[in-house]
Amino acid sequence: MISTPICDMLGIKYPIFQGGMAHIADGKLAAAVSNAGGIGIISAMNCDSKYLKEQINIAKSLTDKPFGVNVMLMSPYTEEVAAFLAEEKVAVITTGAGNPSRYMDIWNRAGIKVIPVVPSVALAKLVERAGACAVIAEGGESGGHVGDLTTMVLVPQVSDAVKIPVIAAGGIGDGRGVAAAFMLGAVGVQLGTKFLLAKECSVHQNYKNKVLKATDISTIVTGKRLGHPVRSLRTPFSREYSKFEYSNISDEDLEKMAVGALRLAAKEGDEKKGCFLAGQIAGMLNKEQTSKEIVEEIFEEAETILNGAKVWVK
Ligand code: TUI
Repeated sequence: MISTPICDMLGIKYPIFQGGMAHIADGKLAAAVSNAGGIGIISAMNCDSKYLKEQINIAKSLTDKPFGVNVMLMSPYTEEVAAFLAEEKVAVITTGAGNPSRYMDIWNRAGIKVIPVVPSVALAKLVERAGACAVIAEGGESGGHVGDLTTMVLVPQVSDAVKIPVIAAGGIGDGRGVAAAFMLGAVGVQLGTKFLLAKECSVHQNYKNKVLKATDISTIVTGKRLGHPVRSLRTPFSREYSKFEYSNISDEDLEKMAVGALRLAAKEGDEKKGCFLAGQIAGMLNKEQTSKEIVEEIFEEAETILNGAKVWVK
């Protein structure tokens, strides 16, 4: 059995978080992952607290296990959503795409476990001082908004720099990735792309099919010019976007090109205009499973690998 300090801290069976994927990670998926023994996460994305309340109620109707909410700090609703979550007292808040320090006090006072996603050692130290109870060190192999560093170099450096538990994210898709993350100093993992293929994940079937077809080199990072690099599958949209990114188009027009593209991919499965966020492990994925099957298979594999690792020590 694999059990780490993050299991004790959150009262969960397996040290695994489901990534807070915008337009995808809803109350139904979060409840399924929490029922499987991990921490399911609802994405607050660019939505107001009314939407979030609905999703929280759905999750509560489906599970009595703890679950979390991911706050995307670039959302125009962050302020409102932050106050709402403090009242709602969700078990866990993860944050992404920014520095959550200004909200940390109200969340901590509400007894919420705050676990920011960090792309660097500097931000990990800063959020530790501000009251985070753990950090998710996310490497640029992940889907969505990415930092510069890989998981391989980020996780050990963050683990050395902070005293709070470190959860690894980015490039993890099976038990080998979990075992490797533990060797780098992590005591938990967060997976996003893998949960796109969960049976309880309501993302459009075209999205799932694209992930199933992906190879090792199927993703691309766009958006560096605007300071928001995003990893997605190579599609007509991402090719077009990257062509314009290096043309003399204005920043405003470039920004406009991406508006609504995530929603079009997730909800409509629009293969031309959609932006299909996915991590570099997409090429490893070849089956749809329930969240329970995903979690149990990954930890069974990780346990076998970790138990067998001694074979290399002579
Ligand atoms: O946030 C994510 N992944 C995301 S957010 C998202 S929505 C979006 N769409 C277009 C552009 C931007 C966002 C889709 N996927 N992952 C966690 C993450 N956080 N990755 C990187 C960061 C990050 C980056 C900079 C966290 C903090 C940060 O700090 C900068 C600062 O303000 O100090």
